[in-house]
Amino acid sequence: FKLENALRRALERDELELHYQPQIAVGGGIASAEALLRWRHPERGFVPPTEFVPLAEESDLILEIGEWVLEQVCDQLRTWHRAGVPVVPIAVNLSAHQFDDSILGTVRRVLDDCELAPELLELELTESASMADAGKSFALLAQLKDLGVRLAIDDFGTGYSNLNYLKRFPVDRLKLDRSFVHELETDADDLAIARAVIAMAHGLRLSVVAEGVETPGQLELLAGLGCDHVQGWLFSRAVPAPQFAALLARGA
Ligand code: G
Ligand code: G
Ligand code: MN
Ligand code: NA
Repeated sequence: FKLENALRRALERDELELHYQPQIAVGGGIASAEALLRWRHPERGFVPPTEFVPLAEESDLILEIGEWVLEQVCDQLRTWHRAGVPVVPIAVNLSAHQFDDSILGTVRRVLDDCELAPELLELELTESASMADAGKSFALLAQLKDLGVRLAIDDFGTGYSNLNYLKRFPVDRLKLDRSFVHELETDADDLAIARAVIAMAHGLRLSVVAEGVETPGQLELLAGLGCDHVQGWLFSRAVPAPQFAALLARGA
């Protein structure tokens, strides 16, 4: 497949890059960030991940790209740390294909290579990836947790939310999907869902980051519900590494 070959070359030619979107503590300040993949195609310009991640997922290419993302994030954190930038934990999206025993060795290796405090790395798993085979997932999540990394469930509320699994999984936080945030100010049902998810998460000793926060009204409602962190265009889009470092240095 043509695009797949182009994507493989992109990886070799350093055309992939990571942008960083801040996750803000509801009380203020950047608490962490999510690394989001971008492809700077020489002719087609910027190709969004929604166009090439699914393609990469059709082959083992996603494993190579996923490993590159983990290496890149850890290397970036080390570079910032050495430069005196006050670093925060960075979350990485894991594809379902990466959620396999081999991820353990990969994560261990990148942490060792960068001599990184493991709690600076967060792994985001989707509900479908983590809950498809609960027995297997439980063992894998427990081993990942033993490495000291943070674990989050991405797009929470849109997949198979098996609450029995959630109760047993050693995860640290839930990402309230942006589909529940978008109409929070006008849709009473979305507000009820957000309230319930936040209360349940806190009851299970998990924190919550709301995604796709675009308006001060949404922020106010989420703050009122006790949401811990917010991520969205109200604060910042995903920005290139130097811009994100500037935000951190400014103590934003
Ligand atoms: O950044 P946003 O612009 O458009 O990202 C779109 C989708 O691409 C999201 O669902 C996000 O999880 C996914 N994505 C972004 N970066 C990565 C990555 O490094 N790995 C994987 N597997 N998915 C990613
Ligand atoms: O699926 P995942 O959560 O990994 O994807 C993050 C996606 O959310 C990226 O595509 C990112 O660009 C997008 N995103 C981040 N902030 C906002 C926002 O405030 N509004 C909308 N509509 N999308 C956002
Ligand atoms: Mn994500
Ligand atoms: Na998400």
